Amino acid sequence: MENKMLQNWVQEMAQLCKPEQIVWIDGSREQKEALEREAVASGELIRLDQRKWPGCFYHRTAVNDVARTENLTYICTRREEDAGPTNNWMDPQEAYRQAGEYFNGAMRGRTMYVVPFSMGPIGSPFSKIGVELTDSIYVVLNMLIVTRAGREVLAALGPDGDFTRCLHSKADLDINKRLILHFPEDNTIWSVGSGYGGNVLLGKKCLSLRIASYLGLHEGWLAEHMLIMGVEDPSGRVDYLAAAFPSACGKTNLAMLVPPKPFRDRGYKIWTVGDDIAWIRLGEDGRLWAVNPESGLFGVAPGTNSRSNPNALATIRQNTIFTNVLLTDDGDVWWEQGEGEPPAAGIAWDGSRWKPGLADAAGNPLPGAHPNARFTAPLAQCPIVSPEWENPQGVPLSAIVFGGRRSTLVPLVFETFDWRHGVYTGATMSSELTAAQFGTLGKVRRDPMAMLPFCGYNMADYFRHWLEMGRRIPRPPRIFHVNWFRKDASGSFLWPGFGDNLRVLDWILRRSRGEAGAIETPLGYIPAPGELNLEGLDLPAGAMEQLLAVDRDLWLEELAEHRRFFEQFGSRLPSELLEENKALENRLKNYSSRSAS
Ligand code: GTP
Ligand code: SPV
Ligand code: MN
Repeated sequence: MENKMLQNWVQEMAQLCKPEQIVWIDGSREQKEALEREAVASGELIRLDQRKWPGCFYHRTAVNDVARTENLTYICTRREEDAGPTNNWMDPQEAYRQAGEYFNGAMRGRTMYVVPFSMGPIGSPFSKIGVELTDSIYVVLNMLIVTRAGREVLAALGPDGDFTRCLHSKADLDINKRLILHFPEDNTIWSVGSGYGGNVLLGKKCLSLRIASYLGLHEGWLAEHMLIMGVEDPSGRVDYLAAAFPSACGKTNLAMLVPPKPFRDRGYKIWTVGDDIAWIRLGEDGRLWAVNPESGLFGVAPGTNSRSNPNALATIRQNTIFTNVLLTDDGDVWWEQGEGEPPAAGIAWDGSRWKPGLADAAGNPLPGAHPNARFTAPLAQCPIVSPEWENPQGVPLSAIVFGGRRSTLVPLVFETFDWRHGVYTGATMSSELTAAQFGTLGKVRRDPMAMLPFCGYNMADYFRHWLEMGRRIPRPPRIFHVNWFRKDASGSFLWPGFGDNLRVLDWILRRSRGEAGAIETPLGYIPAPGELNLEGLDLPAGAMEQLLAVDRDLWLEELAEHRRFFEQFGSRLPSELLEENKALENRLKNYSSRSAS
């Protein structure tokens, strides 16, 4: 049952890249282990101490290749305005020509691996099939974890099924010849010159967000940068929510949280469905249903420890690939704010010898692990993985949550007034930049729905699509906004975060069921005093007031930022968003901050 289109395309790409041989990935254990041995022999992977880390490997990327390079990421549509002002755009012909030069002969002396993969359970009508061609064993082994890959996918594809054509070569890992190109109109992705996660695991951000968001626009569904989780209450009822936070702003941590003791004692449980991507459709029952298209985690290592995220720690004990963490001479790994004391010595993410206490010329401590060091692990290994995680229909959403990393201004939680106001709130989200993207740490940028780097088309059309979806949903989830990162005057987080975030989720879900009290502010509803369960939590006096405060004048300034952000879309911006901006401005002008406390 050969797919002629696939055969022809593989031949054509091989003629361009000129590999020494072509190997089809079948998903078997034998083939995987042979690839692991080969990568260990070449130095591409290091086998960790197998008693301590069974089935685990270590990989280090090039020092200039440790995060997604948004500046080298392009949407290549025939018309520039279809990519929109927030994306880099290149003419498709020019893009194919330029990248074609970099790909030309790039796999000489190397093997081209053919990785057929399914985003979503294999064979589900909602899943999408892709095929990635790559010259990196590291990429193959990661794809075998984060996607469902191998022979079964070819069977599901059939003789004339269509698929996303994903071409990747490390080439020379030259940052000046690095391009991450998306051709939504051709269902094609070309990535060259990188070996870092989001740039090269083409099923992930490239297909499941950029290409999928474009497909979703035309097919009437949503591809979102969202975790999906279930919260089981003491009565055994499980409610699901999806939450969009920008990169390195807490999705993996929230999706696997451990309830604080009083909640645990009463029987609350968390069920992880996904930690990064959600495909959301309208179900026959009039609710939204969300599927996690991935089968693994590609999570941030630093900060992961048995207090902050014991479930992640349990997930990565075996069959895990560690990238850019600290490696010790005896085959162990470590990262900042990880488990235990730092080792006496080791090799840092950049390949240099490392020991605790090293500092750079300016006196800043030199980390052993890169702040964006990652682990790749099968989601099936997560101790609290939801029994529904592979359900092809997904799970029904009771709430959608947006959130960013803002040390000031934005309250811990508020509920928006309705879908349209929720879309406005998502569209004007902002966050301080993290190590997950190449750029200046800490700078605040607008990141609508956490999709700024991941929307495969004009973001004005994306807002319109969200608004239209809202008109089609008979039983829409309520939309909330959270911020775990507000700080006090001394620069400390006001909210403990992590497991204690369940307190906020609990209010959100009780609100969605019409069971929790709130007071109205211009931004939306915030918990009424006593409605957020703070049992067993020792917050300093006044912290809760600070966490929920709405500063009228600062928000009026923020609104001007919203308008500036919207301006770039010109007349393509849905007028509803400007109306929402005006309405919010009026609410703020009539508001005295005191009435909230
Ligand atoms: P991507 O995989 O890049 O999309 O990131 P993510 O959104 O899954 O973020 P992740 O959960 O990996 O968290 C990133 C960083 O935020 C880690 O250093 C965490 O320790 C920190 N973090 C997560 N949740 C919280 C929280 O509730 N409060 C605080 N203060 N920090 C948090
Ligand atoms: C992110 O940056 O949002 C990630 C990691 O989840 S990456 O796959 O590199 O995009
Ligand atoms: Mn992400």
